[in-house]
Amino acid sequence: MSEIIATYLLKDEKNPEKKAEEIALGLTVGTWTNLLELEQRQLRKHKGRVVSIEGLTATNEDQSLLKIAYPTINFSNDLPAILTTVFGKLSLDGKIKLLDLHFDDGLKSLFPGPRFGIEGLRQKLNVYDRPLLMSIFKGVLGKDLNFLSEQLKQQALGGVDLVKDDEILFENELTPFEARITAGKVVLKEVKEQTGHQTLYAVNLTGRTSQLKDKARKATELGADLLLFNVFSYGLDVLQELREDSEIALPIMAHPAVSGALTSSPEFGFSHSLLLGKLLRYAGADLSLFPSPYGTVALEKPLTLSIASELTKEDVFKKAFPVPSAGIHPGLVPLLIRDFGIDSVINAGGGIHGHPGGARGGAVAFRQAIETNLQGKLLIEGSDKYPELKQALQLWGNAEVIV
Ligand code: 1AE
Repeated sequence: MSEIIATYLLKDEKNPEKKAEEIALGLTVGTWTNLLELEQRQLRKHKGRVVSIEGLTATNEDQSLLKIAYPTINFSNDLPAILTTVFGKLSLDGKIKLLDLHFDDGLKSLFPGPRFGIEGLRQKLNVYDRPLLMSIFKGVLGKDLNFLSEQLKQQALGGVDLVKDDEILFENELTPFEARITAGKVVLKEVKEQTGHQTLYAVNLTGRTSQLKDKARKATELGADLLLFNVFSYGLDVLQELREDSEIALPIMAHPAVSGALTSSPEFGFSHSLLLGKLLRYAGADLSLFPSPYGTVALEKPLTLSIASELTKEDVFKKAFPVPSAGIHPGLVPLLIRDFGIDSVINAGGGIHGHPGGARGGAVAFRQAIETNLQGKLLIEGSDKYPELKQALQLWGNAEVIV
């Protein structure tokens, strides 16, 4: 019988065995021992099963790891049904956190995974031997297309591979969605002709859910490169709908906005690795942004590594790019490459635009930091040769690690 197995962290529960049985029954057939023999036989295939209960004694708190299996015949083939089964009303019922979901091969085959993944994006950019570099439009609210175009140009001239919209740039009169795509293409074509460097632009797909597919199809028609999508403001199933639409067929960059409300508590919600790693990848994100261990909005290092591992480990799905972000500057490049390897994206907003040489200088400094680190040198050595890197290290400092 096909099952999905959920792993939960349960806290402050005096009788985890009883709680586990209550969950296994409560989220499936309701009651069991009071049922007549015939009814038990009829309902057996729907009944949840306690797989294991493990007490965690490392801390003083009452903590247990529960594994509970739910028959897949109980739900339809979609994430809303799965999540409602394994963590619907249970998410409101005491100190319980959903750490992981194990999908068997049959269940996995119902999900698309990334359309392009790491390999597909590398092919689009023809960059294979280093982490990608991404920058973020900043200060664009209330600004017009000329401002955006100039910012895009400076970032691209500096050598970034990807530029993403700020996630808070929504539909607006000054820089409408379609015009951003069209203007962005003109700028990036000019830069490519001038320098030979290819930069791709991720446009923020926003608006009412009912309008998203049409907007995304239009973006494809206009030749957009990627979509940025605030997945957790909408829902994972909306991401999957976009991924599965063959008329959209664009790489999708998942922004973590709102996800902190679902992941940050050690006692409630989802684990980071499940939400920002496994489920985003299964539903079709090609890139997943999350706070790095080092910047302004930081996440504990083991949590960031667990996200990256879910995005990149061997599976039936294509690998998705980990994008450790927030408060990143060139001096952090050695730590990021050490932790996330070259199959990652180094992403910065303030760390690019805040450079004394502007966005162009900031992007150049990042590329110099990446090159220096991959040559096995300290950044400080690189800064002898590279003035932009030197300026960045003077401004933000550096964390020296050689891979
Ligand atoms: C975790 C998301 C980071 C993000 O979207 C963003 O805009 C970062 O900006 P900076 O690099 O912190 O300025």
